[in-house]
Amino acid sequence: MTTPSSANAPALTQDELKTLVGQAALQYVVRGEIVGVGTGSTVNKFIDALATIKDQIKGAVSSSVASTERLQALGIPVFDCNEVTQLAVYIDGADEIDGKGYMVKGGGAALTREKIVAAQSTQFVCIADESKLVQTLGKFPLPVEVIPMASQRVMRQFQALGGSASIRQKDGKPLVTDNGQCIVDVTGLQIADPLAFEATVSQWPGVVTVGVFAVQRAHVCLLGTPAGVKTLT
Ligand code: ABF
Repeated sequence: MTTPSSANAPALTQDELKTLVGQAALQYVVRGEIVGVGTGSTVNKFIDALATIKDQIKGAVSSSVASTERLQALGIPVFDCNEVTQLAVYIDGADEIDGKGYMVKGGGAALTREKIVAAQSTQFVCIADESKLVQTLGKFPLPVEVIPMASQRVMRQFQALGGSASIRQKDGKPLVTDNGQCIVDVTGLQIADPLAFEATVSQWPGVVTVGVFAVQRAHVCLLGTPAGVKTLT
């Protein structure tokens, strides 16, 4: 399903596509309930849109310190994950998504909390611009949150799979996640079977979370395209 834009309208920028899907996601927010909120520049557009209906929801569970701060600044109450049993819907972006809703996530280093909130949600609605849609996952460097003590070992395991791994840096030092761990980014992988890949890597000692979201795949994807918002289910 596509919401068409005017034929003569100038092409939308990537930022405008993000705004479009951020606003479109409001239709999935269950009024009177707590909504799961992800992380990233597309989600920031959703948070801004959510502020316009903040009186109609109880609040949000957030997947990162950055999103929590943005939600609170806009007057949206943020609940701890442990205060909530089940969320009706989780809305988040992705670095890559395929036609089955399998995703690579973690470019913003928030993948562990994102997977936790996704697991606690009945429906995952992914919001993304069309550049994120891929045939096969693996072009975007795969983020993996790892306990620093295991980072070299985990990188060697990815090398044995044909990947090339490095520890993500920030300001000249290894990036430290919201959970106090590091991120290993892996290039050169073709993830043909996301479910099997996620199951395997998740068992490696020292891996906190692999950025393949296969068990926690998206049930709906709102894709921003020049022709409007396309809904993939
Ligand atoms: C989060 O934000 C991620 O898991 C993904 O890494 C990223 C997408 O960010 P953006 O919307 O800025 O492209 O959802």
